[in-house]
Amino acid sequence: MARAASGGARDPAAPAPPRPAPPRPAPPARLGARLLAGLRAAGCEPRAGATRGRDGSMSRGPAGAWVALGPLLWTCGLALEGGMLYPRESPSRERKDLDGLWSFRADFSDGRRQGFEQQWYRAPLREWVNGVHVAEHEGGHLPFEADISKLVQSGPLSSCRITLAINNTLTPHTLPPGTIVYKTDASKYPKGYFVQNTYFDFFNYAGLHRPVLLYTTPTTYIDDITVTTGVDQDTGLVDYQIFVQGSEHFQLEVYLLDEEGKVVAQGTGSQGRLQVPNVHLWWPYLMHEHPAYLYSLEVRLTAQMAAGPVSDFYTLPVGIRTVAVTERQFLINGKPFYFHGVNKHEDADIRGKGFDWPLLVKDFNLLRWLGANAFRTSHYPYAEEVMQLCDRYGIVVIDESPGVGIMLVQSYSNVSLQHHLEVMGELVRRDKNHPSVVMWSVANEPTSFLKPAAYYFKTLIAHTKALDPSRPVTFVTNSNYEADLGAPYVDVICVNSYYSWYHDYGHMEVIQLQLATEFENWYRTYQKPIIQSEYGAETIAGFHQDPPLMFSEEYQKGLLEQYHLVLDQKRKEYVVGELIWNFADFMTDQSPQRAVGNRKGIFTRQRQPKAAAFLLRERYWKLANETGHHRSAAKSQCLENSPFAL
Ligand code: BDP
Repeated sequence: MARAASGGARDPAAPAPPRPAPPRPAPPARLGARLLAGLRAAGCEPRAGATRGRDGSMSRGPAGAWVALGPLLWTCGLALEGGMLYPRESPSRERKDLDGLWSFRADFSDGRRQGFEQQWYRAPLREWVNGVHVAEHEGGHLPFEADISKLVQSGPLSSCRITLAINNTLTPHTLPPGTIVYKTDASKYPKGYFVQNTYFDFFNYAGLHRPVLLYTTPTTYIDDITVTTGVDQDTGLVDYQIFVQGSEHFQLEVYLLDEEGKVVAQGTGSQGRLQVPNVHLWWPYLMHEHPAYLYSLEVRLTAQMAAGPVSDFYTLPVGIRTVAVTERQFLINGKPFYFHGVNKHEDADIRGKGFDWPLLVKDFNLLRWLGANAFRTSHYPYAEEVMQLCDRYGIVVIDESPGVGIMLVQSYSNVSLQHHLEVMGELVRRDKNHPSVVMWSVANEPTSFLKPAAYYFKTLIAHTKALDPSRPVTFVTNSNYEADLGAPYVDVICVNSYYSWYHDYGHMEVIQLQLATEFENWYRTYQKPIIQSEYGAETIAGFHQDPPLMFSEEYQKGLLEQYHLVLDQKRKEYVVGELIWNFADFMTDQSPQRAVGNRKGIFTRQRQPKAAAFLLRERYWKLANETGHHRSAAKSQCLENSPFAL
């Protein structure tokens, strides 16, 4: 990997010299096709078969070249090659969105079962450009990319064909895991009948859910940037590390600009520390009068190539903030932070899981209306554009991997663990620079009481911390505090519970006792801060019952109120957050427990409020005024009037 040695940062006391005008960039010479996640390795009706490339070339790749995991492998053997900077336009880069309707082709040929018979689902997702196989990737939700410069044709009449074969089958070793079950009772099922079983509660949509992008860089280019931030009194510290590809002979200049575009610090070389006097910290929404302050880190590369000088430019938004965890508190910028927010899903009608800007803006407006300051990306990494909005709006994120539904003993095997370690590597590589991301969650509700869970979570959490020592790590549990074998390794205990919903139906009077006892047990055992990471009740919008009965709006409200009574006591001690399940109703598999999807939303699937949304809104604004560190904020119906409107 090419890297320049010098790392000098400018004396922060000296005035920032004016930036020289960007040198004229050499014409872009490298084309990268980036398939930004959404290639969800989950969910289509398996009988439709995997989508084939038009060239019909979906040959089976080598079976997973995985090796048994040595105890130290995660620290040395799993380094990901290359960066995963979000493709942005700059004077040296072009970007083209390939969104739209692709030519989808399901396989209806006689041999369409071949893929299952030969277990193609053991092979990763594949991509071809003009018939040449260029990349393969295992797992959905996270981006992958390939350099296709040599493959694209030039000239006005030439076209370029990009083919993707997406294999949506889930096995015990994919994330999320699943199983293919053949039903062999000939009196009940036709010959060869099988189903895809999953162990999670959201609809397993197939296909491409996020943008496919084509972008260019010069031949020598900025491949990756890692930024970590700190604070010393009122000076902000920005440590940067830059990776360059394509040449070993280059110069790097780095400028940090404030929101007015003024250079506040600068440096040279591949790594260094920038010091920002009178820093504007990145604060969460409602925790400060000017939340979500973002600087811009402008990186300029120049390299001397045989054909002449080459320049590359990349600008990264940077929020300066610190995160820390004590025995009882979660600290952002040294101040206690209380998560009052939601769990989400990437889900809406019409679009299913597909990325949709208007929906995203609507959701963020609702979050701000609600006074929510945080969410968890339950139960998989969300689109990069979502994370960018969190940075901009000050919405704090618990960034979760697709480790949901880890139930079977096989899903704790070395093969599964190895894959999970790689996925965490990809997630950290993608999201490491987002100030909004304050904690990683490696899994949701695994069977963490099973014996192999201890080694699995110890390894996974240690690996994640080694990848990113700057953030705490957790997983979300619903196991008993005495039985949970993963909890010793987390920084924050995240507990889901459904009192008076999945048991003690209708008996809201037992919630306070059960919840308080649970918190006390966890805290006594671990002395770590606790987040109520899920709680809620299924509610059909418009169902009303007095006295409150299950599924009515009154029951949902009543149940939440019982939780809040306990949360209000325990947040004075060691509970550091509450995230409702769920922000909005969402689609699931069909089952007798689900009336057209999961109805635990406080908004409907169409984003209309249920009574519980108003209850939570009252609560979250009250919490913001109690726990924020600013003058009291008046909540308003209309965002334009809000002191925090952007
Ligand atoms: C929790 C799961 C979540 C489900 C929820 C529910 O983490 O994915 O949707 O239960 O049952 O256990 O509504």
